[in-house]
This record gives sequence, structure tokens and C-alpha cells, in this order.
Amino acid sequence: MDTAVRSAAVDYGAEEAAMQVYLRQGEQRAMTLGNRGPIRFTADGRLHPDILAAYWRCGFYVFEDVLKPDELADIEADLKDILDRLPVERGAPVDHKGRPALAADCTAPTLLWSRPLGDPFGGTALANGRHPVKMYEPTPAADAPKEVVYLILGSLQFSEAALRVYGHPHLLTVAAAVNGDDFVPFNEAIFIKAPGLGASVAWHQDGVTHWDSPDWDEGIHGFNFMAQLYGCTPANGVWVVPGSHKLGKADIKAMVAKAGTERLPDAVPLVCKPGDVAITNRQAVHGSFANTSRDWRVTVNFGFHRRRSVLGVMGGGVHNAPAVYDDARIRERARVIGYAIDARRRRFPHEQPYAYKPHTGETWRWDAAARAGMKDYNLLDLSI
Ligand SMILES: O=C(O)CCC(=O)C(=O)O
Repeated sequence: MDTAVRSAAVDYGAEEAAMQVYLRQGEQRAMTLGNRGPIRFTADGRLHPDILAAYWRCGFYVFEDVLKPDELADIEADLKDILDRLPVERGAPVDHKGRPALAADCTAPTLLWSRPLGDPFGGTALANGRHPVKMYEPTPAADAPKEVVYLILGSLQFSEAALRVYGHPHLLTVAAAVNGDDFVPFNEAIFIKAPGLGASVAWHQDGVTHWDSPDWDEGIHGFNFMAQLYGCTPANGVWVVPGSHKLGKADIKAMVAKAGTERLPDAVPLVCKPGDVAITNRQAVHGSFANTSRDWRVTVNFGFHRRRSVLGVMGGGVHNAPAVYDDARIRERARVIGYAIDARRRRFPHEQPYAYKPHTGETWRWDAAARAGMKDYNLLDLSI
């Protein structure tokens, strides 16, 4: 990736030495967990039970080498186009070439901005206050822009390559193994952590609706896939507290207070090569640090739920207006799975397309009408 938006070298200031030790030790701990490797299947095409067991034990798993160079090149081309079309600043109607900016005509939330190396959510009441502690905010270089886009929501309307990843047959087989054959969408996003600029995502757990449910269990709030375009390192990737998805609502403030630092001592980083795809339980305590490293991290992020976690449930209101999710709403939102499978079939005709059970007997076509119908599709995200 051309590093035109890379800023001058920056670091964690007074925290730099401690941070470097933490990054090294975290990576060592991550490599002992036994939760990474290629996606493997049983003879009848189901996800290998050892993988499932490791996912449920740790709350995350790194699938290696899922996306091949041709697919990564497609994603990179879309990413460059997206970056080129961003508004010149927050709220601006045009991009740097004077064209209508990406998402300027969207109603749904799309572009999230931050001060370079900032932490826009930590310690605030935003998103139901689920990021209780502010992360350390390193000082950006003097030539850094005032604000950067670090997160793009509703991302499948901006990138067909991301849509095709969403329809990946192996990943959808994983989704079925974890959430059942009738799994349903959550939301989709692209996280962009430019070197020297990328914002923190403060420690949090994602679920908002089911913590006190009598049916609560380790999988009730679903999971996110995190597909890596350039890979990710301890310095720019997501960190997870292994096993924390099983423990109910965590007191993150107390965890940080006990550690005396936001470098949580039990957390480990997702370490990925380009094309690796992590799966992370939304209930796991996770977050990422401001990216003072020299490396880009771009994550194609997309989540799925169990149908029974969503059906008849009042949404949490984090991603869109609260509403009770009935069958019609779920079906309407799940059309994107049908489009994604067809879009993928056209680009990768040698692959066996995934057969999504709720669409049995139906034909879904990725065509001009479908494309037009994607505008603001994330108004219907199933946010729990
Ligand atoms: O990619 C990141 O830095 C954060 C991801 C995250 O918090 C999530 O997917 O829930």
C-alpha cells in the first residue's frame, strides 16, 4: 500500500518502553493458545470439531491463509477507491477531487472519525457506555491531519470485494457451525488503522441486550469475522482476553484499575498474515491500541448471530434505531447473504458456492437492482 497518508514516526512517549515489552510478551502468550491454523473440515463438510472447541475455549481463533492474493488485490483496489473518495473533512459533501464524497448521501451511520491516535469512545457514554476506560492517546506528528476516518459502517455498499468475502463458502460454513445453519447477519464494517494515525478502540464487550437473560451463554451475542488485508501485528491489531466471553459482563474499569495500566496483563493480540481471518466472540473483552507502528491494518469485519438471539428481540440501539426484530426484518437483512454468495460465484466460478439454509429453493442475483438496493442497507443491521 502506498503510504501517502502515513504520518511521521511517532511512539507511546513515556509509555513506549513498557508498551514494547507488552507487545512482545503478548505475542508469546498468543502463540501458546492452540487456536490458529487453516480452516479444516470433517469428511461430511462440517467445521472440524477441534477448531470449534478451541474457539469456544479461547473466544477467538485465527484461520490462516483464507483469502488468496487475487482476492486481496481486489480488496486493496476497493480500499484505495474508498480512501480516494472520503470527504475532505468530517461532514464535507465532497472528496479531495471535488466529487460527491463517499457516503455523503447516506442516511445510516457510515464514517466514524477520530483525532489521529485518539480514542473517541473510551470513557464516554457513547454506544451505551460500553467502552468504560479511555486508552492512552499518543501525540500525533505535527503534520498529521486534524481527523481521520478509522471505521466505515455499512461497508458492503462501498466494496464488492468485501461483499464477496462476506459470501466466502468456508467462512459461512464456520458461521453455521458456531451459530447454527439458520444463522443471521449482524453488521459489517471496515476498520482502517493507518500507520502513525489509526485510533484506539477502547476495551469493551460488544453485546448489549442479553447479559441478564435467563438463556445467557457464551455464544448468545454472536461473533465477528476479522479478515486481514495486510495482516495485523501486536502493535496495530485487536487484543482479546482469552476466555472472557464465558464470564458474563466484565468490570473493565476494575480490570484496568487492578492492572494499574490499560495494558491488560492477560490479553493477547490477534497476529495475522495478509489473508488470515480471525473469528472473535463479541462477548470477549477486546480492544486495540492507537497505531504508532509503521504498518497499516485494514480489517474487513462482519458478524453473525444465532437466529434465536435476534428473533423477537428488541435491538440494542447501538447501530441504528431500536426495533423488535421480527421474521420479516431478519429476512430483509439476510438478503445480503444471498447477494454476497452470487457476487462471489461470479468472481470465483471454480468454488462451490455456500448454500444458505434459509434461502433453500430461492435464487438470489447480484445485479444492478441488487446493487442499488444496498444503499443504506445497514439501517437494518441486527444490533444486539
Ligand atoms: O478492529 C478493531 O480495532 C476493533 C474491532 C472491534 O472492536 C469489533 O469488531 O468489535
